[in-house]
Amino acid sequence: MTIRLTAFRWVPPFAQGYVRDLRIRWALEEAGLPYEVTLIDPQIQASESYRQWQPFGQVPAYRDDHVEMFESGAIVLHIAAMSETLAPRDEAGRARATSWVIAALNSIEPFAQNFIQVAEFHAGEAWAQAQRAPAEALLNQRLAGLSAWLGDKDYLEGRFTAGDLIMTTVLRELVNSGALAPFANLDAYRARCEARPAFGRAMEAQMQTFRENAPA
Ligand SMILES: N[C@@H](CCC(=O)N[C@@H](CS)C(=O)NCC(=O)O)C(=O)O
Repeated sequence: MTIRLTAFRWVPPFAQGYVRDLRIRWALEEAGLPYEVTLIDPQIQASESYRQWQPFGQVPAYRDDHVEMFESGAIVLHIAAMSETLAPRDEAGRARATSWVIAALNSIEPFAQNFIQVAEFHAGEAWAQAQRAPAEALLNQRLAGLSAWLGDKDYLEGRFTAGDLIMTTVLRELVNSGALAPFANLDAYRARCEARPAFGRAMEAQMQTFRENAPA
């Protein structure tokens, strides 16, 4: 089967290692599935043909012999259906993994991204300074719930799944701001997942592209 995903040719250093094609590369590495990459730039993002593949002009987009799709969570779940490493084979186990993928994207990521906006990207602006404390309080409520669920388990469902993969990519964006530090078990969990060899290979593949295409 030929698998192809899209990724950016180059992004500024602050975004390197965080572009969401990392999620797909990581899932494919866990599944042991080889893949090819189409590199895109702003001109391709805006093109009608790319919008037919990814309606918002974003990365990642994905295709294999059977399907063409977008949205990183949906793509990772599609890959998980092909690999026991990413989800148990029984229906109930798969449903649990799906719950955690959606929880990461819908119950944690919006609060994490909101906090990152005010604490990092707009940190110097008055409106962001006013919003920082409430944004942090809302994020902490969600992180507290996640931390209590995880407890002393290694993974959210006791074994690694696609849910841990997506959750890790959400949590790691909170490291620089210090927002994860009060939740020691979540930070250790994030580090445990990032230590997986498949994560390392995915990260290296994304970074290699940026090294090769760095502006002169
Ligand atoms: N919900 C989408 C979000 C994708 C997304 O935010 N991609 C970013 C890179 S990490 C992007 O393409 N940004 C450029 C843009 O939005 O024009 C997914 O998870 O696939």
